[in-house]
Amino acid sequence: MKKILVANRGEIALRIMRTARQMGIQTVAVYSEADRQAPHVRFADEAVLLGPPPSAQSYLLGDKIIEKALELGVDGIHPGYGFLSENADFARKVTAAGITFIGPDPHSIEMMGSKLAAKEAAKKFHVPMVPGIEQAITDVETAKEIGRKVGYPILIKASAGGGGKGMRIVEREEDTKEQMERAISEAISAFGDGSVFIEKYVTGPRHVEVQIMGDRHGNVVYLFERECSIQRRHQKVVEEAPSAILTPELRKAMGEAAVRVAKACDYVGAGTVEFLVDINREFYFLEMNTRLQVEHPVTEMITGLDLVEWQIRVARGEQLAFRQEDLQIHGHALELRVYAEDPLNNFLPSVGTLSTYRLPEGEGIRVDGGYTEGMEVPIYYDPMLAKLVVHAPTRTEAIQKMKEAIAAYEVEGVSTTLPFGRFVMDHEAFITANFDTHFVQHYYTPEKLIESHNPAAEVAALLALNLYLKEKDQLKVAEREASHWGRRAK
Ligand code: MV4
Repeated sequence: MKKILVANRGEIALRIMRTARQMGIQTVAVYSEADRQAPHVRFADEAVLLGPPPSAQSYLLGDKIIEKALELGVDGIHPGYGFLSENADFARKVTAAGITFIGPDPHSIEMMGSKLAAKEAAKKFHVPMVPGIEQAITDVETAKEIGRKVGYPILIKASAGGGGKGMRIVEREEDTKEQMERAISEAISAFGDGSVFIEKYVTGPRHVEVQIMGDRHGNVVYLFERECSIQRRHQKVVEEAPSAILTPELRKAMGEAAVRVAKACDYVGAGTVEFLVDINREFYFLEMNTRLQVEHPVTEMITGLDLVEWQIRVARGEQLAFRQEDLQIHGHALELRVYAEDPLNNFLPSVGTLSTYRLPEGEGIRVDGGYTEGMEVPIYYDPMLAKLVVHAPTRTEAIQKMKEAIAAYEVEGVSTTLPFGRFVMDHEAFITANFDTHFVQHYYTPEKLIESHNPAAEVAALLALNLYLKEKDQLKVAEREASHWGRRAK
């Protein structure tokens, strides 16, 4: 592979191109009119304009991307995450054009894209599943029967959904009809597919996902787990590896279950198997994401592997150079997603210009970003500025390092989730690893954020320090003047 086109933008496009360059591979960026000056465009060896800012007229134009790739003699396309990354048709067209798709085969993407097909495949491989059914249902009476069998509350999920889209909780049997009708009509309008299924609703679960990697020679390994329970409205904000609640036995059981899911769909490359872990530490398969995930750096930190490098190597037909028994967890990693959002105003996107933008640096600190000082945050795309990642020998030290990194991260011009990150790092429930997916609902309010970090107190402290330094200078002068009188008592 000599030339890779990255069909993406921002931090992930940059991150992929950095590894490609290290491997001696040429890079091609694609960009929209909003991204003409973006770092991923400047970094690439070549760049092609796709069209106007909206994704549908730029980053989602699969045919145009393939056409440009062919013109430029590209031999591999990496889709990153989002956009075309889990589009089986795109993967198929890339391959048909004689270009290597750096990702799994289209049939794996398709199978895991259908939550029902995924559950059916996983069930055959004895992967634990939430009680419920693995068939599409339309009949309210059948739904009620399942509800009675597994116990309420139940969750109606859209087969074509995922990531929390198209889910409805049913608390009591008498609400089943209404919620089911809603779920079906939402699924039809959102996905063009009204298939829904039912699971028992697991209360207070943790979201733990397992990173897997497979090659074209039948090898699949798990690269341990990421704890992703700190999220708001299905948007993850803090992730960590390893999870503080897994025992070595549970880690092995979940890892092996994830490998079976991968084998169930002939998976090749980097993938993630999502599980729920309940209060009794029982785990259940949820879905599989057939892409490189946003939070992959925490796995890289604890394994020492470059996941993009292995995606590329596997795509060009190499065997994995490590077996399961070669892999070990080193230390603890945390990631904070730094969004241009206002945590004091319901996390609404905060657009504007980054008038000040300085990144923390230091050992064990990694920032995957796509912004520099003076840039504007475009309204057209995901408002993530960067991922702040830290790595330390222990979880406690990682939390400390994250707090220092947050303090050293300077942003002016837009609001960010940095103060929210500090709130999490300071929270008793996070420190003791005693939290679930409801952390934000349970513990977070803007008032608490202000309380936990009173800017007025900080200003007062700074003023006091300033005054002290000035006085110290005056004291020094006074001391010097007084010195010929002999030593003074301090
Ligand atoms: C669940 C659940 C409870 N019980 N399924 C949300 C995302 C999608 N991948 C599946 N999700 C859930 N499925 C059962 N049977 C709770 C969630 C859920 C959740 C899962 C992971 C991370 C955050 C979440 C937030 C709310 C609900």
